[in-house]
Amino acid sequence: MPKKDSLLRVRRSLQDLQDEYLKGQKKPLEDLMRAWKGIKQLPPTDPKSFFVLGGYHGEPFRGAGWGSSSFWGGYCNHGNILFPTWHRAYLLKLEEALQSIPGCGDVMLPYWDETSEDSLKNGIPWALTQKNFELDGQTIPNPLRSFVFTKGIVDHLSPFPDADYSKPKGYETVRYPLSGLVGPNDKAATDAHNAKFPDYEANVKLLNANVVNWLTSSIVVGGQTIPTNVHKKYQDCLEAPNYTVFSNTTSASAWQDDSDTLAVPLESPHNSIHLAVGGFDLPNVFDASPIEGANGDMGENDTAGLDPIFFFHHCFVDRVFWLWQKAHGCTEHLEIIPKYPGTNSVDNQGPTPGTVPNAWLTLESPLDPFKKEDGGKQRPYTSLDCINIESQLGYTYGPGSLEGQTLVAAVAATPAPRGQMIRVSGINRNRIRGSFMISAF
Ligand SMILES: [Cu+2]
Repeated sequence: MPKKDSLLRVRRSLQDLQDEYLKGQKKPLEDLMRAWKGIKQLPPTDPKSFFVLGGYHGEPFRGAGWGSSSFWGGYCNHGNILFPTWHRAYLLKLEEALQSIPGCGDVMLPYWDETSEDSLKNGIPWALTQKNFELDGQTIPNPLRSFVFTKGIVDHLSPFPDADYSKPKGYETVRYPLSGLVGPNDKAATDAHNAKFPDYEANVKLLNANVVNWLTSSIVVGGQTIPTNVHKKYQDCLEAPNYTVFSNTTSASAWQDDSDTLAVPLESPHNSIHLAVGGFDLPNVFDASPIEGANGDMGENDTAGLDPIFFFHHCFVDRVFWLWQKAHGCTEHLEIIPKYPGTNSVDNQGPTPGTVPNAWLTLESPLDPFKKEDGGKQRPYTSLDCINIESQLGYTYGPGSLEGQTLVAAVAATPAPRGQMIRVSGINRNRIRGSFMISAF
């Protein structure tokens, strides 16, 4: 039964919460911080702990992907049509965990409005980067700036797909320009690299400058200028002609081949922000770091979900998904082009735990490990359960950027000359199957 508007709970822009806080209305941001502090403190055996929830995305691996690089050991879906809906269900579960912390029943997950004027000018909202926070008369480490692992992770596939993402209990997540590669073969180089960046505030400035460059124009890597224009990509993805193309990089690149028209999938600017916040620089694999050797958690799929900023980023991605749905009359149904590239379980990253290789993905594919109560029983969520965020899931989004962006049908219908497309070639996808770099540029 559709929920009434008055019952809808609103995910607001984090910048709005910050503004309120600075004007003296501190409770909403304080409650958010309290909720995050709470789930991070839960033991790693607790299903609502941040270690368990953040770990669903990638490491710690399970299923066939635990020990075989032909599979993906995380539950996340990338490079296929389940990318937007899997992450939608994921945010819901994280939000439920936040609300389970005493006194936090009203907390909603805010979004980082990545294409707001403020972000385009200054980068990441301060609530995600500020070193400390005042909570209940105490100064605590800002719960949103990192996560200290409550349990260690062992990467059994190292050196596949790219690096060793083993990280011990007590490891604290890092962002650009730092490196979080702390496996036995990387530790010494990482210590030397991170020692060059001892000042927290200076690092935040480097991070924000990098994010602004990615959002607005270009980055310079190894003396080469690489256009990024993530703001434009978010705008362009709203013009994607159908859900299949909109939803993922694999289908969008097939569409470009087939139709000779530029199609930007939501996943592409999403990938870019991962690389902007984390950096990624592995010799002979790929380099997206203006500062050499930056390898923060957000830049790789294995541990990205364990940096709290992941969820504020994905909340924005989910909002853009909803904006696309509203603009294209797709709030009640989504259509998938059957058997199109991007609809197979092996596309891009490899089958997730329990998924059969070379199986077709549909709106009825399970979004494991997320379960839903149905007739007194638990069953996996499917994409069909999370098409309409308001009537099916009971939440909506507060005001922010990209709203009312005029959809100029003519633009969408005009083939973009091939020359304007940027193609990255010479990448062996097998070596980097679980990564964010495919079609990030
Ligand atoms: Cu992501």
